[in-house]
Amino acid sequence: MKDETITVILAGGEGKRLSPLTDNRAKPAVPFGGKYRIIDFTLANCLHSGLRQILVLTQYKSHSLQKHLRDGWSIFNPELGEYITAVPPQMRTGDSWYQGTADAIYQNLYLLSRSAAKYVVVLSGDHIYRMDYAPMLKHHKESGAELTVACMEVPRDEARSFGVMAVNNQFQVTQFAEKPETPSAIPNKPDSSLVSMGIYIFSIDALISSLESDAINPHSSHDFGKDIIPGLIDNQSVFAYQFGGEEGRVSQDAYWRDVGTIDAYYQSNMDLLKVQPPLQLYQQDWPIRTYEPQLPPARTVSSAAGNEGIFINSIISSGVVISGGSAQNSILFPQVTIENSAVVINSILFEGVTIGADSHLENCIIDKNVNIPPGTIIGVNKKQDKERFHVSENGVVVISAPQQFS
Ligand code: ADQ
Ligand code: ADP
Repeated sequence: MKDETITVILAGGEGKRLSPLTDNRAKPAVPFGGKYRIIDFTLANCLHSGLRQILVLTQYKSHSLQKHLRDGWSIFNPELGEYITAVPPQMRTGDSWYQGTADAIYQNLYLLSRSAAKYVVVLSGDHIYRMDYAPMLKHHKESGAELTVACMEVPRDEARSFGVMAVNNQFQVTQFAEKPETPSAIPNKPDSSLVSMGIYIFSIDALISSLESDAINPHSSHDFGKDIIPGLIDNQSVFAYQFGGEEGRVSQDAYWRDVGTIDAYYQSNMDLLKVQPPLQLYQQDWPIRTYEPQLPPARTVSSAAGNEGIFINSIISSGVVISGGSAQNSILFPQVTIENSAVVINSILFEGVTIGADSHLENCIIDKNVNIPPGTIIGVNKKQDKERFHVSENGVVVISAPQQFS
């Protein structure tokens, strides 16, 4: 499978809706789940599905993403023809950056053409899920499709932010609308829509010819959802592949989230704290790989004031020190410190965050290395929080820079 398949991960979008977490880093590099970055989930899927020729198309603020790929994912052997390579825009087809998802691949078509691949797996670097792509690839080959699109059912009122499709009895895609105002329902299921997960398998000739004609179309926005897929549907060779029903070697969680907004990102992290998390991180034959620095173990400490360090229903990473404070229902990345009598509830603290003594934080996301001064109260008075910080629609407070306290 390796030699005939090449994988392209789209990792260059601006990620505006995840601001301020994306103000200084690409969305796929945003930390997730206590020790990972978002792109680790897609890369782990590739690794466990046997996809080992991988191009990661980067663009926007890609430094820490590239660093992460180098430090955590230099695992393949080039002598076996395996690689994970970050590809920034190289201006090979003109003088513009990647104009859209389709243009990002068009600008790198020379890499696909010379790869001898027959199939191209196109993935996004900003989804949280576990999926074995091998059964989908098998399905693609057997159906003789030019394009296979992974899909799932979502509540109809949430479908507006996706590509929404209709299929016939053979699961051939008959209609595709990118982010429609009024999503169509699944027949006999008026409250559900069938949506694209942004996971595509192309037969290479179909991909090359549709990207080449798209490139010279002055009316195109050079986007897979808006331009490429609707164009291919007319050839009657686009098939849908339902996520979650595979008979692959791993039982799928059927959990898939686009974590493109602060609220979706926050909720997907919080899902990991459920008694039975809908996404299983502890399955031994499907480890999620990441870069891990050498750090001491996490610990609790009784403070000089006599308070115990406590954590309840939380994810605690290496190097964390809870010294006379407490964390509840929270995710603590490496080297977080919680000082005496500080209370952290329902929050996500990135690497190196310090919570000063007597602080009280609820429903917060605190970015890397931010020091919360002693006695700070956040997440209790929404009006005050909004004056100082970014607060999401659902009330999650995001603190991304230390100067917000000066
Ligand atoms: P969106 O997620 O809105 O919809 P988009 O913003 O284009 O699609 O991003 C897809 C991926 O491509 C992301 O990983 C993004 O970072 C990356 N990307 C965006 N612009 C890029 C560029 N210029 N260069 C390189 N990479 C870029 C898509 C589909 C929908 C589908 C949803 C599922 O269009 O049909 O339902 O994904 O989440
Ligand atoms: P992350 O928080 O994703 O791990 P880094 O801590 O490496 O990323 O930094 C975030 C962003 O800020 C990166 O894109 C990096 O290029 C930029 N950055 C980090 N340190 C500096 C610096 N000293 N000067 C300029 N830019 C920096």
